[in-house]
Amino acid sequence: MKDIRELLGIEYPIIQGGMAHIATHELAAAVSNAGGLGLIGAGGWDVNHVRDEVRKTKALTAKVFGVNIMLMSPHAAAISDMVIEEGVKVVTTGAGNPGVYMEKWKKAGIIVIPVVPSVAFAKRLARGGADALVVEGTEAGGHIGQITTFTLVPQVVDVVDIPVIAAGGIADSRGLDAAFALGAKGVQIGTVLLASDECPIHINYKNKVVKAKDTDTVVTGRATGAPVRVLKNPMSKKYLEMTKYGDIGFEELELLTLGSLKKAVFEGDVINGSLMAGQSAGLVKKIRPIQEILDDIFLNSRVYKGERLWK
Ligand code: TUI
Repeated sequence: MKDIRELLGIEYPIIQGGMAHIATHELAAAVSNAGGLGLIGAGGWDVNHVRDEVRKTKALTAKVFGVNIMLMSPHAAAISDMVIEEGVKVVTTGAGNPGVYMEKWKKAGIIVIPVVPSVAFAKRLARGGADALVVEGTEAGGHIGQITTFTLVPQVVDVVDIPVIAAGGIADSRGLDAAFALGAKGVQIGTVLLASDECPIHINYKNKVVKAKDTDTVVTGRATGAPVRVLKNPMSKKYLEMTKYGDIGFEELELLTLGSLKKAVFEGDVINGSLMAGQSAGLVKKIRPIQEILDDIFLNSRVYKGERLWK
């Protein structure tokens, strides 16, 4: 099986999560320039906005980068064509089934890496021509599945013959070693990058991640079928109270969450904002440059140093 560093043309087997409103050209270029795979998170942006981000990223890095397409977005189909037009080399997808776009992307020579939260979905997409899979455990931030990284990764490794990239809960070299021990060939990181100098989110959001303890994330949206992991704050508490008895209308919930991620990202509103983050927030202790974060994860790993894990 091809090493994902070779497959993607990167130095470190580390890819960045496609975080909506957060994974801009600044973040993507910084991660790619540091030796990983940077990604623009298309989120709910329209095609022109994402195209602009792609062009800005090209101006900031000569290295390979990708686009993450959030498939629940009404703009996903248009973005799926734009990435071909712009010569984007790698596409990752989340929050849906990329099956309808697969053939077109493969024909264009794009490396396709769907993010999957279950074994069944992983099998289906491996058969459908995916080049690799990001297997994301429920420890991750944002929209999540139900299975833990520790149990999901080896189950997927057992049934697919393409490289698996582990995601959810990984923020340091120990996480990378654990992921490789489970059979992964790479890791995807998101939360630890929130606390980086280059991440374009408001400083209040970064500080909340740094201060978070192990128990400081909660999952909202289980009732509406779109579970989302966020940091505990008045916004998520209110959301959970409102959905406790399951008698709240979808529209009322939408009103509460509408624009709440943007409030956190741009205004630093840590009271009413939706602070998406994974359980690894408890491992994140300070804001650092991205190069330092990536060097720390890979160069300190036992996998890289060739150390034995026992004695
Ligand atoms: O997609 C993510 N993480 C995200 S997307 C996002 S934007 C958003 N915000 C609020 C609600 C919904 C989306 C924030 N974070 N990770 C990858 C991922 N994909 N996690 C779970 C899934 C997933 C879920 C259901 C993939 C496929 C799926 O259904 C497949 C099918 O059969 O359609």
